[in-house]
Amino acid sequence: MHMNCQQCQEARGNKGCRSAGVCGKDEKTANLQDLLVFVLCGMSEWMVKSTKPVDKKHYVFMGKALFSTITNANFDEQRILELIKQGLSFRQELADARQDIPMAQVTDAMRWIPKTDEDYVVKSQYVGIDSFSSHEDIRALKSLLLYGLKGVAAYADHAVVLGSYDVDIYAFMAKGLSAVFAPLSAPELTGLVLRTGDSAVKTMALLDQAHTSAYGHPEITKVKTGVGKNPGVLISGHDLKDIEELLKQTQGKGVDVYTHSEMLPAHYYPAFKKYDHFVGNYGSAWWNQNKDFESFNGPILMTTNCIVPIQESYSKRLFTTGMAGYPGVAHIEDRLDSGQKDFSALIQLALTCPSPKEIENGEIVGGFAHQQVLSLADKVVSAVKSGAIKRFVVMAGCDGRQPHRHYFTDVAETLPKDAVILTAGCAKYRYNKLNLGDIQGIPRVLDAGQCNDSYSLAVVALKLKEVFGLNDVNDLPLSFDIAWYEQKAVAVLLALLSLGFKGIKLGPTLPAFLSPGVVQVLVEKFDIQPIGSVKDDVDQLMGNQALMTAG
Ligand code: FSO
Ligand code: SF4
Repeated sequence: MHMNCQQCQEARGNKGCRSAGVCGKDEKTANLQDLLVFVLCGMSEWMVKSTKPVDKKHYVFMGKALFSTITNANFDEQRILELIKQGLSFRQELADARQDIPMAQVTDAMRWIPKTDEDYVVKSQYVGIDSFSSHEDIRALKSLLLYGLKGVAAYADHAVVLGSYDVDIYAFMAKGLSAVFAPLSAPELTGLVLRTGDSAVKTMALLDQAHTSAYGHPEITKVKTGVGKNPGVLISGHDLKDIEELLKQTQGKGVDVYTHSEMLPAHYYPAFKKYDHFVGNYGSAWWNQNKDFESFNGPILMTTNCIVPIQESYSKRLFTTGMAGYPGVAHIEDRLDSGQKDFSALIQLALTCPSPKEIENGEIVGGFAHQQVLSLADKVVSAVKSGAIKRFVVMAGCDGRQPHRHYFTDVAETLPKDAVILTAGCAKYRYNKLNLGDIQGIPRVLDAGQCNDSYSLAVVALKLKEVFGLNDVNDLPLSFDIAWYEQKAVAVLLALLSLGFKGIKLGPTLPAFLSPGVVQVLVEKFDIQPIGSVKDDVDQLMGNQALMTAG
C-alpha cells in the first residue's frame, strides 16, 4: 500500500510519513482520509460550478468531515468510511439538483463511484497529495490551501455546535476545496491561500463571539493543578459545549471534573465558574496523555484532537465524542437537535474509580483574552510608555513531543524580564508553569486561551496600534515566535498574515509540505523566518526598534 502524509510538523524526517504515521495513523486510515477529502472536493465542485443555492446540511457536513481528517482527531477507519459514504450520498443529491453543469466540467472527483468495498481502498491510494500536481510549487500551494481549510473547518464546526453559522465561511471553504484537484496556476492558488487567511480571521472571530456570548468573556483565573478526594472525569480537546453539558450532568453526583491540555481555558469562562465540582487542570499538553491518563484513574472524554495511540492501562476509561474517534474506544453520540449528549456511562464509570493520583500541586494563571486585557489597557499602556514593558512576544501555537521543542521553554526563560509573553494554544505548556514573575502586577505570561483564541491576541495588537496612533501594526513593540503542529495552526498562521503581521518566526521546523519556491515567496512577501538558536532569536525578538516611550 502507498501512503504519503505531510500535513503536520511531525511528518517523518520533516519529509513525509510514507509507511505509517509518526502520529500513529496507519496507511489504510491515512489513505481513507485522503479519499474523504477527494469526495468532499467533488461535493464542493458541484456546489461552486452551479449558481444554485447550497443547503446548510451539505455545507455543515463538508466542514465536519474535513475536520475529521486533521491530525490526531480520528484514527477510526470505519468512521472515516461512513463519512465517505455519507459524502457520496450528499454528492449525488447535489448532482441531481444541478443538471445545469455541462458534462465537460464534470471531473473524476464529481463522478467517481465505488462498486465494491475494495474500490474504496484502491482509489484511496491515488488521491493523496502526490496526485495534486506533478509540479512541486503547485503541490505545495494546494497543500497549504487544503491544510488551512482544514483548520478553518475545525473552528467553523465549533461555532456551528454553538449555533453560529456563517454561510460565507462555508462558501469559501467549498471554493477552496474545489481548487485542490483543478488545473490552477501558482498565482491563482496563491490568491486562494491568502483568502483562506481572511476566512480564518472571520471564522475565529465568529467562534470568539459564539464562545463569549454563550459563556461570557474570559476573566483572570487561577486554576488549581492539585487533586481532590472525589473520583474525577477528565475532559480534553476544544469543544466547550461538551464541557458545559458534562458539568451539568456531573453536578451533585460526587464526581469532580478536571481539564486536560486545550480544555484548560474553560476555567476562564464565567459560566463555568459556578460549578464547585469543576476543580482544576490535570497534567499538561496532549502528547503527555499516556502518562497523565494512566495516573488520572477515572474516565477521560476526548472532544477533539489531539489523541495519541492509546494504552491498555486506560483504554477502557477513554471515550471519544464529536469528530474525534479511535478504534475500539467507546464513542458518545451526537446530541439530537434540542437535546444534550448523554454522558451517563462515563459518570457511572467514574463512580467506580479511585480518585486521581496527585502529580503536582500548584496553580496556572490565565484568562487574558481580549476583553480582559483591554480592560487593563491603561495599566499596559503606561507600563509600555514608562519602559517597564519593552516588548510583547507572541508565543502562541501548538506543543508537540519532539525534544527540540524545549527551544520554546528556553526562549521563555531567556527573554529579558521586561518582555511579556502573549500565548494561546497548547504551546503554553512549554512555559506556563515556570515562575516568570510579573511587571507591575501584569504577569509575564498572558494566556488568552485555546489555539483559536490567537484571534484575541490579534485583537489586542490591533487595539494597541490604535492607542499608540501607529499606522502599521508592525511598528508595535511586538514579535512573533509561533510553534506549529497541526492544521489549525496553519489556519492561525494564514490569519496572522491576513491581518498584516510580518516577520513571524515559525518552528520548530518549517512545514514539510512547502516547496523551496513557496518558502521563498513567504519570506519575500511576509518575512517569515525559521527559528534559529535561542540566543539569536531572543535578540531578534527583542528588536532594535526605538522604545515606545513617547507620550
Ligand atoms: Fe494543540 Fe492539538 Fe489547539 Fe491543535 S491540542 S495541537 S493546533 O490540536 O488545536 O493547540
Ligand atoms: Fe505523519 Fe503528521 Fe500525517 Fe500523522 S498527520 S501521518 S504524523 S504527517
